[in-house]
Amino acid sequence: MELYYQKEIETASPEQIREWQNERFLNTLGHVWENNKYYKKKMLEKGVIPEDIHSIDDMWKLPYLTKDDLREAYPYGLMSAPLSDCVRIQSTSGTTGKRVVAFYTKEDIDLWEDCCARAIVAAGGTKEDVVQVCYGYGLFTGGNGLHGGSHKVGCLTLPMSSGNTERQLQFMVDLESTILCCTPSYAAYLAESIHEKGIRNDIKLKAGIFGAEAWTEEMRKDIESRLGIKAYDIYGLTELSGPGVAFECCEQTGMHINEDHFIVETIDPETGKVLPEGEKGELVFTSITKRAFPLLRYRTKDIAVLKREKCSCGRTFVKMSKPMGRSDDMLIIKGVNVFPSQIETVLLNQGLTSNYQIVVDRVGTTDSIEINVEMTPELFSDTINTIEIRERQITEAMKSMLGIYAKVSIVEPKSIIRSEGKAVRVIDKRKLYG
Ligand code: DLL
Repeated sequence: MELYYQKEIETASPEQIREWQNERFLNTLGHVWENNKYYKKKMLEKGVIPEDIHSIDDMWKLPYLTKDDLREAYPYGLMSAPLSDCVRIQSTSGTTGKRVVAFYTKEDIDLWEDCCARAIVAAGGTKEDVVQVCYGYGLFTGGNGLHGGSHKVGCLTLPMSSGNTERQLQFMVDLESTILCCTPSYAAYLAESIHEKGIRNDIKLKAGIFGAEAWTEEMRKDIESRLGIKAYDIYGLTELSGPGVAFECCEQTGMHINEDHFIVETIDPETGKVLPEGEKGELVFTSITKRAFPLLRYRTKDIAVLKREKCSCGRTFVKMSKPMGRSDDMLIIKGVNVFPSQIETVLLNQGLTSNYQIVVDRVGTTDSIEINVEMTPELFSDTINTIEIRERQITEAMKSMLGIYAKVSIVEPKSIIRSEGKAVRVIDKRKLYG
């Protein structure tokens, strides 16, 4: 069995990795300075110019980028290559309705797919495998990323996209899929359906590559035992390319970060101070091989710990733990990123007030989201029928903002408990971070 997709890179010495990083970082910095007015302005505001940066040791001098910057620069402001060099965009939800848009040149896609191919090979994938990709295709990066990686490894690729469980199971059985790529919650749902249908013995799966949302070790064990597979974690975000920023190997003790493409730092989310490797903090990534949309010091808001130890798989890239939470209020529901601010925008646009509460739960393996919003004095005098019509209208508006169904209920005035401090907008009953 192949152990690595790019052995010389994945097992390179720490000195070699550092050399690559230094060279590529300085290159990317020059490229961004020359071509990206937005980041150049940020650097000048911080009083730093490329001449102040001699190696990655000086990286701390550079300003951070956040999702707010992406929003401010939307849609083209953070590009570092001409549009004519770009061949693709991918996108995900942003903080207040403006989506995050990431751009790729042909080469950017090629390197991104390499990262996904590494993940597939690390999960035991070879050209003999049948890879069933049930991450969403389209603007979401999950489907396209793993699809490209699967092609690179030479696997037979089933571009299923998400949903339509009947069809997923039929292909899984008929085409004898061996590797499943989807969110962990969908994997758990598929496992449940397989058992209900009594087709467990017809399934040939051996591995799963699951990510895009938080999942616990307990959930891993559960999926592994119900499907008879090894379940591997994969991490990434649209801003940095998509899945494959980091991936798990056979040791299953954290995800190797593709350090030839990304430099990782951990910082204190409150103060922004860089923390020593090994301390829990917010992950900050610098992409060092991208042309169209390289981000320098991008704050992910994901909290994790880095571990640089010898790994039995032979890979030398640093490992990140499973994300242990987020330093902002982003929720991931059914694999979709949802910000409370998006919900608030819809409610206010629909003439309601900010007296609302969001309740997130997981029933079985399926996430649910309910939004309770207090009625306004005008609505109070309306009939039940009119209120139901309003609820349906808001549900529709919510669906088009969030991309997922959220049950909206208009509740009695003053029924949502007022807080003396920060309003408790979100009640998340799921236990996602173990
Ligand atoms: O979720 C990319 C992806 C697709 C990763 C498929 C893995 C598999 P976004 O939609 O931009 O991109 O969401 C990124 O999702 O900042 C994390 O908070 C969360 N996330 C991604 N992977 C994991 C994971 C894709 N393995 C945001 N565990 C990130 C926990 C994850 N959270």
